[in-house]
Formats: sequence, structure tokens, C-alpha cells
Amino acid sequence: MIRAKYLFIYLLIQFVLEFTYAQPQVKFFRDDYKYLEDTRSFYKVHTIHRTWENATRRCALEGASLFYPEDQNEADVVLTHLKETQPSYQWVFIGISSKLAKGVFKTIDGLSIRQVYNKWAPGEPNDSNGEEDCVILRRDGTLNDDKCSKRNPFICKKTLASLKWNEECNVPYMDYKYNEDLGRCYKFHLNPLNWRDAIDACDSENAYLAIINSQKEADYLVNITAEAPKNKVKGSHLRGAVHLGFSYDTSENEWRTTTGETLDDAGYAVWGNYQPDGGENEQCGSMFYNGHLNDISCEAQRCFFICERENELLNIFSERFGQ
Ligand SMILES: [Ca+2]
Ligand SMILES: [Ca+2]
Ligand SMILES: [Ca+2]
Repeated sequence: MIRAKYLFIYLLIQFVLEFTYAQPQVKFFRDDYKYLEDTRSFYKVHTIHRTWENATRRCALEGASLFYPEDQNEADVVLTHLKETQPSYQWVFIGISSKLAKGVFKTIDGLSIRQVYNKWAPGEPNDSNGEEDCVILRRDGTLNDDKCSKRNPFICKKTLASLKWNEECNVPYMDYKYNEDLGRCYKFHLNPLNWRDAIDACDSENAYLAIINSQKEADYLVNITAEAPKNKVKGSHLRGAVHLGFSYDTSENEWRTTTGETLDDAGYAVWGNYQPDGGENEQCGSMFYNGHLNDISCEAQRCFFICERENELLNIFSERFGQ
């Protein structure tokens, strides 16, 4: 009887696994991107206004690119989506500029504007004061050249066709690496964020801020931290520690992982010398580059972080059958 039950579960899991791998191209990129079937692409309307350069960089960091309409259909579809989600927005920066050569408008991937959506508002582009090299798309569907240093909303785009599926980790990010011993996938993020934003960043990739469950896992995180090209990242951020998924639970008066376990129950509670030392100012969790735990500010300090993810199906499989 028991054997039959397990056989059934085994077959069920096999079926689900096969189904999963037969269709790796699920229409998912990130939680914060919306898939539009009409253009077979994912879009995210960014509500934090940025300069054109910053908007371009932001999209690249998300593994996407600054949106521009390829044709009338895409302009219509995306403007409809914009009006539904952000009714007050009058325009967005798009991925077209004449930054390289005055008056020559090109897309961020090098196409002439004449090859894509090219519907200027009357009298535009006028290069007012000789200062307008970046293009905005207005809600009425017309284009205008504007100052690149202005801060505007913008949209990032990822086409379904450009999506590569990471089979081992079951995510659309090739930079998640599978560790066979631990049965988990990890990504070292080189974009410094504060702890709360790091939580969101992992979450949007269908992962979570890494939680150390064993000495072995701590050793591995120390390794990927050592190997990450951290020195190439310029700008001011805290060096020497990476955010991890634990914080101080003020109602329980103890440190707990984001899954609600005490550090001891989670399997690793090796603090650095004199840590935790920050009191009320440091109620979130991090790891020194040597693997020892450290309390850190939840908002004030930006640093690198590691996201962790498990393929739930594979996990059930290995727990039941020890494989
Ligand atoms: Ca203009
Ligand atoms: Ca873990
Ligand atoms: Ca500390």
C-alpha cells in the first residue's frame, strides 16, 4: 500500500517535471514586468523619474532595455498599458536619442528612427536651445526631442524572443548559478542596494535574499563573494559585507530569518567579532566577506547582496527520494 502511494507520488512528480521542462518558455520575466501578448514582450513602467542616461542604465540592470515603439501597433499597445497603469503620466523617455550626432536620431540598438516608429509632433524635433537630444513619447502618441538631463518616467522592455531560460534554476536569468551540493541556485548582485531594496530585488526575480542553512552554504557564499568582480563597481557603497535574509524581530527580541526561523534553527549563527553591535540602528542582516554574520542598517547602507532560489519541485523530489 505504502509502495503504491509512493509510486503514485513519484509518477506525479515525474509528470510535473516533464511538463515543466517541456515548456521552459513560460511567459514570465520578472514579477514587476507585464507581458503583452500583442507584441510578445514584457514591459515595466518605471515610476521613479530618471535622466535619459540613468533610465537606460536602469533597464540594462534589470536585464531589459529602454523601450521605444518599433511600429504603430507597439506604440498603441504600450500607450494603452501606460494609460491604464499610470493615468496621470503625460510622457515617457524612450530609447531614441541624437546624442552621438546632432539631429541624427537613433535607437539605443543603433537603428535609424526612420526604421522604427517615427511620428513627430508638429514642429518637432526642434532641438530647442541646441539642448534637446533625447526623445519622449507623449500620451497622444507623438514624439518630441527633449533635454536628456530632465527626469522623466520611462518604460523598460524585454522581448519574449530574447528571453533565455536558465533550465537548471528555472528562471530567465543566466546569472543564477546552480550548486549541486546545496541543491540551490545563487546570484551575486553587483548592484549595491539597501537591505529592503535587496529583498525586493530578489523577490522580483522569484528568489529570496540568501539565508545560510549550513557551514557548507556559508563557505559557498564566501566563495562566490570572493569571485565576484566587486572592484569594478564604482561609487559609494559599503564594502566588506553583503546583505542576507535575516533581521531583528523586535517582538520576539531575537534575530530571525525572513522565513521566520531563529538563526540556530536555520542552521548557521556564526557572528563576526563584537557583532551584533549596532543596536537600534542596525536591525537587518548581512555577512562579512569572510562568512561571519553582521548586523547592518536596513535603509542607510547600500551593499552587494546574494539571492538564493530553489526549484521547489526538484526540492520535493530530493527530500522524498534522497536523490
Ligand atoms: Ca523639442
Ligand atoms: Ca539557504
Ligand atoms: Ca554591525
